[in-house]
Amino acid sequence: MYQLYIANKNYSSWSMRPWLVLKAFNLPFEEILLPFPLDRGTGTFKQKVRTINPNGKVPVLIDDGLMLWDSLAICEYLAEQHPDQALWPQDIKQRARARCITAEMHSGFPTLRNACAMNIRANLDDVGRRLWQDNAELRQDVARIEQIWSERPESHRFLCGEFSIADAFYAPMVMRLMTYNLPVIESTQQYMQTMLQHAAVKVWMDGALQEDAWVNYLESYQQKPL
Ligand SMILES: N[C@@H](CCC(=O)N[C@@H](CS)C(=O)NCC(=O)O)C(=O)O
Repeated sequence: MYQLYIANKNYSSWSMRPWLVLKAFNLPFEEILLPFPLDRGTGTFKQKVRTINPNGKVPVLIDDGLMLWDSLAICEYLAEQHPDQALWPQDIKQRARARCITAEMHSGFPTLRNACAMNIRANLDDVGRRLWQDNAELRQDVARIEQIWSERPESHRFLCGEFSIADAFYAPMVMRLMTYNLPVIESTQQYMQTMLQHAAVKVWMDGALQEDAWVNYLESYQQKPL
């Protein structure tokens, strides 16, 4: 059985990607959640992760002695291990497109990532309004995401038809757009609804909502409730 090391479901956008792929395709795995420290430089997160992954980050997938430490490499490996399931789309053109948009997410959107950290349980409407007004690069990142999403083959479905690795990579963006309530076009809202209704996404979000750890350095926009 695979072992997947992840961090807090509320905050860890990189962990969410391979976790969703494993869950959505019913691949058997054991989840090992190593919570982030509550303050930078404290706790045992780094120490524990480094015992399995010298790079000190999650997600990490372990399979029969093999250790993989990058969310895209993990998903590629899973796709190769399960060729009978369409982790990447079956259609060659959609598969090529899925790889392009996944790679774009893997290496892009720095402004949106930095300004709008994933925080599923939070409601940061006011912060989102301010960021939207002040940050032109953020607006550009969102516009590019909306363009990618609007090019999906069927407006009521996933990015490349059926749910695939590409959707798992964009799921944290769905969470961010929701938390910061950024103004988006109708087609984007439809895709967000499709994703929010996906069983694996729901299970991850339920897990996030059950967490109560308050990681100070990931909560720069709000005070810890008393
Ligand atoms: N390239 C890596 C990035 C992983 C990454 O940045 N993980 C974050 C979790 S959201 C992490 O472990 N941060 C802990 C740290 O940097 O101390 C991937 O795609 O898996």
